[in-house]
Amino acid sequence: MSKLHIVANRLPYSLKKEADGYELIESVGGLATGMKSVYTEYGGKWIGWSGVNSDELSPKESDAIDQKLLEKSCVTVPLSEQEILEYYEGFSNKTVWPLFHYFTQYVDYSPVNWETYKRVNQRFADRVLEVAEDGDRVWVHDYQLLLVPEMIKSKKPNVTVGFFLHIPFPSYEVFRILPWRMELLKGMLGADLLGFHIYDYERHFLSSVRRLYGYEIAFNEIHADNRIIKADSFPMGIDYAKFKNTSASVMQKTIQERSELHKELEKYFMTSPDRRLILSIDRLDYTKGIPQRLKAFRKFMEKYPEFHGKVTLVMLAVPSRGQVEEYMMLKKEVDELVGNINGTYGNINYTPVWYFYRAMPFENLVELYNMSDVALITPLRDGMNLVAKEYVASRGNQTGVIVLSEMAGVAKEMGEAIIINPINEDEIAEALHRALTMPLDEQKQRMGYLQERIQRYSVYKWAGEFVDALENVKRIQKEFLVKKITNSVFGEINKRYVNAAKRAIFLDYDGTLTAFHKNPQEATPNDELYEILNKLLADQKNTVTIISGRDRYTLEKWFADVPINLICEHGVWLRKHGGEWQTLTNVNNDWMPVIRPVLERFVDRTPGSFIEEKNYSLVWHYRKAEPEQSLIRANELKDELLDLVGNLNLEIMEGSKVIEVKSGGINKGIAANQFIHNGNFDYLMAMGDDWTDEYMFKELPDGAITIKVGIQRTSANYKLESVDAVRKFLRNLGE
Ligand code: ADQ
Repeated sequence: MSKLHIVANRLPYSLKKEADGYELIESVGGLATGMKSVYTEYGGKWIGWSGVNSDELSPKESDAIDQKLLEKSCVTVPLSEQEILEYYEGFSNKTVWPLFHYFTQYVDYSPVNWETYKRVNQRFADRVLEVAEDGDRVWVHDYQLLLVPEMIKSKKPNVTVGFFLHIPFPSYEVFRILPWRMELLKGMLGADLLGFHIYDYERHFLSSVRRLYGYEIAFNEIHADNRIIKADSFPMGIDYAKFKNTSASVMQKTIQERSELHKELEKYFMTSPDRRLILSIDRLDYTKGIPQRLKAFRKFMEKYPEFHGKVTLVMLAVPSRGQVEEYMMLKKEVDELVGNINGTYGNINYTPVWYFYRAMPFENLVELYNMSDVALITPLRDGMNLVAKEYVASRGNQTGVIVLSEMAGVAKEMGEAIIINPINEDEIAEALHRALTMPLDEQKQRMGYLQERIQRYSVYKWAGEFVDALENVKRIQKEFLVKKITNSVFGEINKRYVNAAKRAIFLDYDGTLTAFHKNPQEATPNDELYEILNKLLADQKNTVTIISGRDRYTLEKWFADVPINLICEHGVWLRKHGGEWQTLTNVNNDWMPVIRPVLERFVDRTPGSFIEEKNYSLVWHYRKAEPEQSLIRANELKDELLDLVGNLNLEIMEGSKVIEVKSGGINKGIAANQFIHNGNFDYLMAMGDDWTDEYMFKELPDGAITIKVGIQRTSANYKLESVDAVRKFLRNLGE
């Protein structure tokens, strides 16, 4: 079986120095948990830095550590203190991090750090190249390793590389500022699949690729010099069960067993029944909007004096990057704001802000999630924000309200939260008031929906979907190269053509003979096309049929002067040249239990979409979902349905913002087969560009020459890349 390796800046273990050497401590973070399940399942290695500078270790110590980690299938990348300073704290955290979070004023453009970043990325890639074999998959994580995908791909093109960016990808206007933008993109484009938390980041990335590299992009596929690279969004989840179960168990403990924090919290609530807790948790980072949050809380206190003495903001900030100047300034600002609020509104019995500047043990974290009435999460920019999801998972009784910044990736999945602009103090103050006065029924209803969704798309599901998508893109790449019509393949097809006595040729219209037009009625045939068709028709051995989803009136009009056969509306109507229009029908619906779960999965991943069930069809509606993302999803859905529809005798119809799956009986395949029945053809050929043409590709008898236009998955035997290629192919037939 092909292995799957993980590459990340850090290994999923940290090292603790003991008298007799170093001890391994397992990381409990969400990513470590999710990834561990992946690389162990697929027998791969985890490649990363151990967290200890290589110059602090003697060769003996270093060997012992490597050995210990190797037993856990971890491969270390040694990094010196200087390298950490320049690659990690420098280029990663002082250049990429601020730029990608739109803090351009903090970006450090140090060429020295850039050189080290390249060198260290190369070292990571070299370690990967030592362990990865042809056919293996490698999943690279995050902004510290943007160059690694290309460094692997250029040496081992047969390794499938996935990359996931955990932070936002900025708009092109911001990304272009970076002097090394071309190199960074090139590095990322070494991957076969690029994952982002949300569609906006994916869209920004594709736009930078288009502008800086000029590659053609069809939906979310990049056609780069003979390779197909796919970008997609995978909103990262959490280990839901872990938070849910811990939350239930800490609340069941007896008073004696409870943590000090738990007891303190209970004391707080006991003093008065209308006391409320607002919770705020993050790393102390300028992207998290902590000062703005404190100011908004101050505004709330100012506006609503009736809450004085009753509401407390518990603010946890995990120390982070403390040596960097911007972080030191931030800490000072936060300290002062907390002091100011507590000085203004506090008294001996009441502290409005409880501020903890430290990491908390997991159990305490969950206690806080469990016991806080409101989660106040207001980053200025945040790739995803897992705290919001952890809060949801810990709410055993389904109460609690989230006040959430629209700038966090997670906001896309949490329509039930109160969404705010993190700079707007008045809006946040109002949102807090609304959250604190929200009726319990409403809280439970909103939380219920959130829990259902967040539980379903856990970190395991997320990782699984990424791995599946990686497999999928590998297959697409292989298939395209195998099926492409090269000169020698054309020679064989043409030889059969020349030797045949009676040929049936089926040609789809839009996307095959003519390029798409914004207005479908403007996609009229031009002189070149008429000329090509007339030349084919002039050969007495040819029976040529246009087979299209279009209505019969349009095709009748366009081809009035051409002696050609027409099949319209996906096979509903059929007219042989010189004859009358005919039609056919037939229905059943025992296929629904098979198709419904597929549609449900798309509902999960496309917020705002839903399923409608009719007597003989299931419809996926996406009008209310994000427009650009849903188009991509619609395409994927059709792609996925392809395999199922053939076997179940179904058809897929695309309407305005809907995809409808209905009982078969009518499709291009059936129509084409009916057409050739008793025709004694010894040469069958079908060309088409979309999913409706797949019916022909699948159902025409063996030996038919089936040609897909475009790079997507297909059951056709051959592929051509564009309408121009189709026209050239048809013109050269018989030459
Ligand atoms: P982060 O910026 O670190 O991650 P986030 O996603 O919120 O942000 O994760 C923070 C984690 O730290 C949470 O799991 C939380 O429980 C934990 N944590 C926070 N405060 C803590 C405390 N005081 N004590 C102990 N633990 C604490 C980056 C991106 C995010 C993206 C993640 C995952 O910036 O946008 O969601 O990666 O891709």
